[in-house]
Amino acid sequence: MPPIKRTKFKLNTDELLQMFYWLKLIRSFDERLSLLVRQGKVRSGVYTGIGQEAIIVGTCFGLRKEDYICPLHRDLGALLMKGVEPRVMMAQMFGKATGLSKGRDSALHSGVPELGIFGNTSMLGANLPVAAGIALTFKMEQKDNVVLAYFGEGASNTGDFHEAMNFAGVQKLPVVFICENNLYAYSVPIEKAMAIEDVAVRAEGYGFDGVAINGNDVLAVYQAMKGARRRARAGDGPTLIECKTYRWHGHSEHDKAFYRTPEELAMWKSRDPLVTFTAYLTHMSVLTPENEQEIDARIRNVLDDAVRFAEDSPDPAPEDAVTDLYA
Ligand SMILES: Cc1ncc(C[n+]2csc(CCOP(=O)(O)OP(=O)(O)O)c2C)c(N)n1
Repeated sequence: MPPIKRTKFKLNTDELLQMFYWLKLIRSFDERLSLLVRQGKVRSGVYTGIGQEAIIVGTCFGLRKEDYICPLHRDLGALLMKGVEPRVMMAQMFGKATGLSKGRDSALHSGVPELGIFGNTSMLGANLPVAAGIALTFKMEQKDNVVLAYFGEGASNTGDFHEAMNFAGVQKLPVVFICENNLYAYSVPIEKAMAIEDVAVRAEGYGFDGVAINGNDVLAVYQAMKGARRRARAGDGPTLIECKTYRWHGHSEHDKAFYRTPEELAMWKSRDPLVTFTAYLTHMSVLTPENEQEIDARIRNVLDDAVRFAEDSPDPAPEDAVTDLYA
């Protein structure tokens, strides 16, 4: 492979290819799940992030194990990047005994403390004060870890969002607030829920910086995240990164999304984060037909293995229903 000239943001060839792998794995995982839903094999609710993957890859790339993520219902890919094995994630979606929560809940609420993953809450925005709380712990323990707090633009209209931002601003906490602005909160378009265009401007009211970026450009997300992470680790407080994006599927797999037009969807599909990154990497001679084929084969194997594992795994045993209880 010829040496690449200059990559953006000092990423080397291996790192760029790793980013490409994650982007494609997360896309493929969601697409496979969507198919499996139609085959009646998935017990969990499925809220795909298809079209939004650049946000997850750009923000999670290069995180430490000790850093914490507080993901949103659409952020299954963040769990994978933080270290959950794809086969365990798939078993979770199938509600099997080998899944993260051993079949006790839908996919969305499982935390893995040893991997730095907070289990998502059902109440929109309720993960954000928790994220600030985890960041406060890091600050009190004088550890330079960061917390990534994900939310949709819909959640940014809840009280919890504002309380978390205020507390994080006052305390200068090492938290990065990541808004996945996909323009709809279920069927509600953003203009019917907010009187402003950019969620990012809300940060100013709480004393820290907010920036609105192209959430479909993985390198732009990575760059914004890198600066925010550096400031958080240095004790300079939070940042709000608003990533403009679009979800290709409905709110969940049962939602046909009749509230938006085919033209709008087509326009956003033309900004596919995977296609644009593929074009960039090809142009930079990082991606070749050979290594792309190798990555595709690797992803196929990972997913086939994950589905096989989930299908072959046992259901939770009834007598285990009362084990692992907190109280
Ligand atoms: C406080 C609260 N209100 C309503 C709901 C029901 N609900 C679940 S997801 C969702 C839409 C969320 O939109 P957004 O925050 O923009 O995230 P997105 O799903 O678009 O990624 C709604 C209304 C909820 N879970 N919690």
